[in-house]
Amino acid sequence: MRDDTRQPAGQNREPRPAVNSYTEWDPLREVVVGSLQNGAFPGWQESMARVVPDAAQQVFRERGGTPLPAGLVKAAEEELEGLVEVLEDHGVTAVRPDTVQHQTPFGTPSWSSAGGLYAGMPRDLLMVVGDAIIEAPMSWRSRYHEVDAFRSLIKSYFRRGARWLPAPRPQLTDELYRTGDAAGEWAVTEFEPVFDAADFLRFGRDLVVQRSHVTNAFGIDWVRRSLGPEFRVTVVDTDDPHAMHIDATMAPLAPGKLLVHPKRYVPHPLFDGWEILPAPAPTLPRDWPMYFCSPWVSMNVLSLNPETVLVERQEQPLIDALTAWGFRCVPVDFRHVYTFGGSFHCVTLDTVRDGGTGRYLSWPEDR
Ligand code: DAV
Repeated sequence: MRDDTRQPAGQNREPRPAVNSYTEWDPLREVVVGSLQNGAFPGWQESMARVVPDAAQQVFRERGGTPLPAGLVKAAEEELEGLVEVLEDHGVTAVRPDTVQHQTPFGTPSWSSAGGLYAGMPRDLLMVVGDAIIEAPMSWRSRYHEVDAFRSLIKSYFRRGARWLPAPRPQLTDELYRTGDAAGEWAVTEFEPVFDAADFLRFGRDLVVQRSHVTNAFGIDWVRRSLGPEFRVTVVDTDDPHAMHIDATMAPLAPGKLLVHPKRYVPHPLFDGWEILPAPAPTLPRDWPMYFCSPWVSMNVLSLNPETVLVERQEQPLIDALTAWGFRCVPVDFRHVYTFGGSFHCVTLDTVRDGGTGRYLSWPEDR
């Protein structure tokens, strides 16, 4: 007997999933772009000393919870709007977080923070793995409520079928932090699971992660076990005493093509057979204000697809190197966003890319 519930050929195509992203390079369809509105200087914690540029540390000590400088924010916001336009010109849907207040002090029974930070860097906070959105348990106390600006979006994705995986709420009590100059040791202990999502990179069935001053082994174990056996999570060494976020150390741009920081990248057998391109030095002037990160966010590019990357307009040596490597570079002004801690990869969260769980890295059975 004929099965009448079956749809005629051509009409049984699955609707596009609300969230679907397995790699850093598959063709991009939808992306969250952060916002610096109402942002505040973060309250100071000793554990931040390992990662925050020296010049900014005194600013955070003195001005935690107060508004980020209006003129610099305005210039950066204009660049973020410019990014949204470029994405839309390329057929990518860009969505934005809610505008919330980050300048209000808050606390728990154990500690208080002079304020929040911003909704500028969704990459730090959220990770999409396939159809799931993971909320990271971030270790800076100032970032405790950062997810609030993204909750409308997350709820909407959930209602449309995405999975929603918030990590256990961290306590962020003093036991989590190692203070003083314990050289070679991470700023966070193994008291509880913590990680920033930006310490992970996605390669289909593989996730690659670095230990850092915000990501501990407990946090990595939480991700590994929550994702289950379908995914392999590998910790790679990086040579970065200030490690916080892997995306200015390694940037996979296509299967077999890895852009790397010339000093921080440590070769790993996972990348056997991959072409490795050391990024040229950034072009940012020395006196450019940088509150959160180094000028190497120049290599924090965003792939529109395996042939096309967004690159900061003034990073000509990088544009030349990528072009010679076979990529089409779309130049976008973004130096004012650098000031607040990241570039195109940091300020975005790709919620929809074509493609699925491919296998791109070396597995023991391949060798
Ligand atoms: O070079 O300071 C920046 C990482 C941004 N998420 C650096 C690392």
